[in-house]
Amino acid sequence: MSPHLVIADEVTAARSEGRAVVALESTLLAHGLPQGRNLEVGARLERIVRDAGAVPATIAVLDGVAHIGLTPEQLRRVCSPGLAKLSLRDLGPAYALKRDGATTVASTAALAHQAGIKVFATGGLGGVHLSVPAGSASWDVSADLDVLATTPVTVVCSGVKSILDIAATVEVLETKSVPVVGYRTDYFPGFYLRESAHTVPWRVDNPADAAAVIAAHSTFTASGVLLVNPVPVEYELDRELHDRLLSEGMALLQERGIRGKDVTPALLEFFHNGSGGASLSANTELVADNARVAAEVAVQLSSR
Ligand code: PSU
Ligand code: MN
Repeated sequence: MSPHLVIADEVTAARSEGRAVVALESTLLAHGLPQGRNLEVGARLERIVRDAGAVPATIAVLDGVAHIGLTPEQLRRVCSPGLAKLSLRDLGPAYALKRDGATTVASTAALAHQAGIKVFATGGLGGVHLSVPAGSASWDVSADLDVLATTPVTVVCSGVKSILDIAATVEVLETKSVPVVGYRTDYFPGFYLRESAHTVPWRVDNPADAAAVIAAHSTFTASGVLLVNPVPVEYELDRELHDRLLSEGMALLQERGIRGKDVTPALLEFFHNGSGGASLSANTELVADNARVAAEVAVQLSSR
């Protein structure tokens, strides 16, 4: 076992008794939600997972140690200002230099797998970014896609943020042989919006079928599964507002020269400010629903 990995007792116990565990990531708390709101969301996600009969394992790095499952005090630290955003490539440096950091989908999935956790809930998967100006090559492709291709963890999310090139992201997922399964939807969701222009190749309508797909997939490959669950209909963002904020947000990025790992947090914040809180409700509620679905699927998987 790595000296840089600490698994909470509750998670270890659940794993050894074959009970369901759901991993939760910390970047969406530290960098995707405003200070003052993130802690209550983090605590609520854990409650939702418990209410559905699974054990939550929020994952973050503190003092150079990856924690699988946080105490309330550790969760508070993760939700305080100034945490680094750690993708998978950043774990080695953060461990060696004993830093704190929030983990993205890429690093959370990798750590969940190290801890034997098979199901993970988040808001939106990272993907291929739109190029600004159009036609240029930004080379901004989230490491989330590569990790999903090589890590046997199911990520439950609401598709990818509409701030990304959804068409390109869907193509990369196909290239990397990651099954994309719609949860009660025929469309690939666009985070704030329930439906993008893209359909999904597969659909399931209940947790048992989702678990059956994951179990079957795991018999022949070590890649992950993407289970996409759209934002609850009552919290979907108004399409016109969404489209306006998206084009304004993209212009702002270019104006300020924002790049790399700062792109996603900057755009999320721009949406939160520009939508009068509507995008924040959408983001919070979609993550909450993904936590519930992930827990229900994890319970089905553990009883197979
Ligand atoms: N879901 C949310 N908010 C977020 C994210 C997901 O509701 O902030 C984060 C995830 O951690 C994901 C990251 O891995 O956005 C993508 O960042 P990037 O595009 O830099 O890879
Ligand atoms: Mn990126």
